[in-house]
Amino acid sequence: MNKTFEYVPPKVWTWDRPSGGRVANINRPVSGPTHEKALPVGKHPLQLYSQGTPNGQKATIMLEELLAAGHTGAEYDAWLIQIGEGDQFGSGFVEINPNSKIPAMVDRSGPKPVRVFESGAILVYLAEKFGAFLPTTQPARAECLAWLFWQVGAAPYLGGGFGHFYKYAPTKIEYAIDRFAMESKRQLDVLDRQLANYAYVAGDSYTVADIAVWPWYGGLVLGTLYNAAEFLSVKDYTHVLRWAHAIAERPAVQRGRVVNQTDDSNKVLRERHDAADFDAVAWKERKAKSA
Ligand SMILES: N[C@@H](CCC(=O)N[C@@H](CS)C(=O)NCC(=O)O)C(=O)O
Repeated sequence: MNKTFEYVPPKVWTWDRPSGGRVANINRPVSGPTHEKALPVGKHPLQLYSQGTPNGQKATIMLEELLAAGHTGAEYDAWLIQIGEGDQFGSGFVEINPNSKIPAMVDRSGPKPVRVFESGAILVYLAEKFGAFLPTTQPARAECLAWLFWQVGAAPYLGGGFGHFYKYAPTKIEYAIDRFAMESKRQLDVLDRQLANYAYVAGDSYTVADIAVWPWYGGLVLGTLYNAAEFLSVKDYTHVLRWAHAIAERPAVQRGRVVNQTDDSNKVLRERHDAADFDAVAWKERKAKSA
């Protein structure tokens, strides 16, 4: 067991070598565009620019839930922004998200386009626009927003911390994995205690809090995120598991989670421009099963 490190930080940090690992080519210590590239615009009122990571899934699950609930104004085009290729640094994307992270959305339904970035802000914007999945009276609204902000604050520990050091970092660093495994398990325990008392994250109804939390913690306990279910002993979080399975059954969640995915499985829809696009995914799945 080696808990000592030889690296001694210099007086001033400089960016003079790639950090290594899977995200090395997209990490930069500066913001702003690296190249000129306009964003495409489709036929629907809402234009989403994203990739099917957990943060991206929050937006597409919300849009699919709105459509499933009959809000036809939530029709959307979902364009793929490949973050591994640096698409988030194109000039058009930076115009709608100066922070260069997916997801980002433009609402073109009004006289002037409205840009919205940050997944939590997108969920609240859509919830308010359509009057859905966010309680309008207190204390339910405060509780829902508290859990939504909890998730947005918790994600960097799970993703940037645990996921990064457990799965993506070029070397396995025990100190870093210990620190973030501990925090991820603590967060799972927070959720487990809440879900022991309530059907959903913010109480008795399905809200944007569930839509935000599920792609992260649902993915973790269902084993689809970081392949860490055994490592984190997720079987111990029985209430989170019960909730995660129930949300996974929702047809809108099943649709939203495949949008803007880029892996090689059959359950991917690189871009979504029409409800019928999902038929192609189902068709590919059927074909794969019969092969
Ligand atoms: N706080 C942001 C975080 C978004 C985020 O971290 N997005 C990642 C993908 S999950 C990304 O775009 N990374 C590209 C990069 O860092 O250059 C949100 O919730 O929307």
